[in-house]
Amino acid sequence: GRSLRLVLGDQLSPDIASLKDIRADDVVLIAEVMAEARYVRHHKKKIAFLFSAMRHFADELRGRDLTIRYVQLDDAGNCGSLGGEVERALEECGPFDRVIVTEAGEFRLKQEMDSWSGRFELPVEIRSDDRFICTHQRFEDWASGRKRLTMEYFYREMRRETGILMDGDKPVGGQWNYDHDNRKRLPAGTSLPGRIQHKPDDVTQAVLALVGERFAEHFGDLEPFSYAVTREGAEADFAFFLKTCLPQFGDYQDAMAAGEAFLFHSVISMYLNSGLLDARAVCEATEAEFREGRAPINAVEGFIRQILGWREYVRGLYWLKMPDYAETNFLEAHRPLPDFYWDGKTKMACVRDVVTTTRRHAYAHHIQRLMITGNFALLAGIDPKQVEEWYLLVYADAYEWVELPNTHGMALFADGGMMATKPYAASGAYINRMSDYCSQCSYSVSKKNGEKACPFNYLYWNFLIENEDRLKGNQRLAMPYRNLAKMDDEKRAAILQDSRRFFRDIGIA
Ligand code: FAD
Ligand code: DLZ
Ligand code: SF4
Repeated sequence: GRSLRLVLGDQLSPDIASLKDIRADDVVLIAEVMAEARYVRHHKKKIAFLFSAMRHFADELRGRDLTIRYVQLDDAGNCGSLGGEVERALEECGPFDRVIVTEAGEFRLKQEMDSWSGRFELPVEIRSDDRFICTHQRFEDWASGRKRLTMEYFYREMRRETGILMDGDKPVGGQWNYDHDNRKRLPAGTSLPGRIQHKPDDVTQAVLALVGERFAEHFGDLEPFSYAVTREGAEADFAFFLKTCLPQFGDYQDAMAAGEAFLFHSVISMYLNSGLLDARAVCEATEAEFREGRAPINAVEGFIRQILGWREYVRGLYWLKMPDYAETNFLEAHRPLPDFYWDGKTKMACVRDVVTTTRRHAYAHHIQRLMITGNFALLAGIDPKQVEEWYLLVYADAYEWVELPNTHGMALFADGGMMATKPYAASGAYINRMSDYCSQCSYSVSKKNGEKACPFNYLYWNFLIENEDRLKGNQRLAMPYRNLAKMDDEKRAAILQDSRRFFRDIGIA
């Protein structure tokens, strides 16, 4: 019989599981709903990107002669939630024998979907999301019986199973990992690639007007808006990356530069996560650049590792550990998120730059997320829930399956070391080594204590002191704890005093 097929805003792939074996008399439902736009107050640009991409995707499907029921946010009768819109479609377009969906990317929505069959008194078929390379079962099998879930070993299995970057059973180039080549500072004066500016078409302009009006109080700049909102546009961005950025991606993967949002990064996460680009195809096209001699192995391997390795790994971990994963707070961090995460008003040049970039583009690259805003939140002992909500709403690529392990596990060590073997805690010296921020900062990165000292310096030691009981046993922190033990009382008192003053000054004491 007939089926109602729901496609979510991050399922904009023509081959998505829920559209397979579709019949001419089936109906595809795509709905803009307040519940999804407001469960956190997403960045305006994130909502605009997604609504425009959803509308363009519906047009793409209409071109395939499918029957589409597209509900716009402001349509009369929009009941504001996905479940409500399914119910309304069942009534208004029925009769249907069943509802078909692809599993949701977030636990909260998965739970809701699990209740739909009872609610609608109709079979609800929830299909696996086969856009991911590693299935839930495969990840569980890999994880079972392991003490440590080390990404590196998972990644090697993915390489072997997909044959990506393999010569028979050997890794291409003879090594699995070229990370030691990928930690260069960006030399002053390096010319950086521009980016394609996609001009908003009529569809995007209508969405921009809607978002400007209905989400005015949400974080972030709505305009200028120049991201791609179609598959072709996203493919053009990716092709641009391969040609212009990939060869240097590896070298400067961990570099940061003030005022430069994108460096040599691909800026495709929002396209991958919403379905405009396909992870397998992206990895294969990247490998071809190496095979054809257009990009070096450290760049190609480093890039593929992010997608075939990290992206698949965090998704596996999320579904393996949820819902308990989100509830741990290993370091018992309870301070509130400082206001400058929203308004950028801080004297710390590095943090100010990342917040500014984030507000402008709904984007920041990985090292900014991990080593600036993430590292600060770790050192300052900010409540994981508040940090996670921030990351989930400020980035155009953010969905809980990928945001949570990265924030909770990698940046905040709130899982006690499931993802990382030690906290990514760093003082100002690291930031100074990898960026040009410190030369423009009113704090001094070489000063350890006092009003002028870089806050990352004393907060780093304060962090080790506050967490001594919890972290001292960690082998990988043996060295800093030895140094802490050697510290005289006066120095220790100065660290505590500077930290206390700083927390008071930024309103989180
Ligand atoms: P590139 O540097 O060009 O990398 C290529 C691709 O690899 C990315 O598009 C992405 O799909 C994938 N990738 C890279 N690093 C990771 C990673 N650690 N985990 C998963 N995939 C990765 N990424 C998201 O997609 N959504 C998030 O909500 C998100 N939240 C994060 C929160 C924190 C605290 C941290 C430290 C990282 C987070 N990341 C998240 C990972 C990473 O920062 C982004 O994927 C990356 O910055 C996106 O930019 P890009 O496309 O230019 O990436
Ligand atoms: C993020 C988002 C937003 C802002 N709006 C919608 C929407 O109106 N309709 C929709 O189907 N999906 C939206 N999404 C994406 C969903 O939040 C996403 O599918 C879930 O978080 C599960 O990954
Ligand atoms: Fe950031 Fe400290 Fe450098 Fe200022 S001195 S930019 S606060 S690391």
